[in-house]
Amino acid sequence: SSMTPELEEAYQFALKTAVEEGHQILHQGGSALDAVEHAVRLLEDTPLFNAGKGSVFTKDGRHEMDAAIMCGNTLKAGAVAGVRSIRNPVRLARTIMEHSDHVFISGCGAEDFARNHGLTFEPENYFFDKHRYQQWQEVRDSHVFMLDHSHDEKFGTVGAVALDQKGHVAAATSTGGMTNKRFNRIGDSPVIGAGTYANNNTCAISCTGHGEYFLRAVVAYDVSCLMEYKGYSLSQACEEVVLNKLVKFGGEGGLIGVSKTGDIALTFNSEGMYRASKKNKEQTYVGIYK
Ligand code: SD4
Repeated sequence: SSMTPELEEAYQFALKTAVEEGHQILHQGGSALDAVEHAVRLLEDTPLFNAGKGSVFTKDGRHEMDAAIMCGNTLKAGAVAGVRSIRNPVRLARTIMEHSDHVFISGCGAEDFARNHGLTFEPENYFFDKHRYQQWQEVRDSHVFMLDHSHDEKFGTVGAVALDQKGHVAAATSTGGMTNKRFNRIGDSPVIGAGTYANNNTCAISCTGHGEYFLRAVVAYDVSCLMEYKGYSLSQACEEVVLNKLVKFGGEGGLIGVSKTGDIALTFNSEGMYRASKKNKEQTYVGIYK
């Protein structure tokens, strides 16, 4: 797996911009929720990541995206699964959180809601990326069922976690899922407690990796529980869940987290995970997964 200097540079630039702009929101007294939504939205808009533009191909050659956002102060959450044509799934998740009586909406229903709330739609070719297409062809030609992007030199799911000046935490995650996934398959990312979770009593967590395992291990909520009920620190809890529990399950991947006191965690059991962070009194932490 090799990466050209140009690609590396484009990736670093996108990452840096997301962190800087997320941090700027916090610096100006904005909410953790606004910071994570903004950072994830920027990354959805670049084709470099497996979220929004640049999402991977499903088994039937389309794009179905999952996203979630959660506020640690109110424990309000919004999530979408299997949406198509939506430019910014994380924006849709936030809109569901704030303007509906629901938490989680899938497919056509979520798209209908997006239309009613004036969200931006894009044509099919907006989501097309040559590299993703080649990846899909390779999986189809091999006997691999789904491609696990932790082995991929390009980038995957995007997530952000933040702690704002009021002491509120928030988490957001957005993904195209896994290459060659069966249509209507849903991963961990939009499932509150599995791929995304935030609670002011403990931490904010956003996960990446092989979603089937993260769903079964209820990863994000498990980290929070170890902190809340067993008195673990953020890093102890992340290590227990990612390096012990998940490894026993056979689940590859990792997470980013920020605790209510501003500790930061980046824990993964796969080869590597790209991330960036900026921290001072107020902090934001944006993780990018490969
Ligand atoms: C999923 N966890 O849908 C996601 C995939 C992922 O980088 O993280 N890709 O299972």
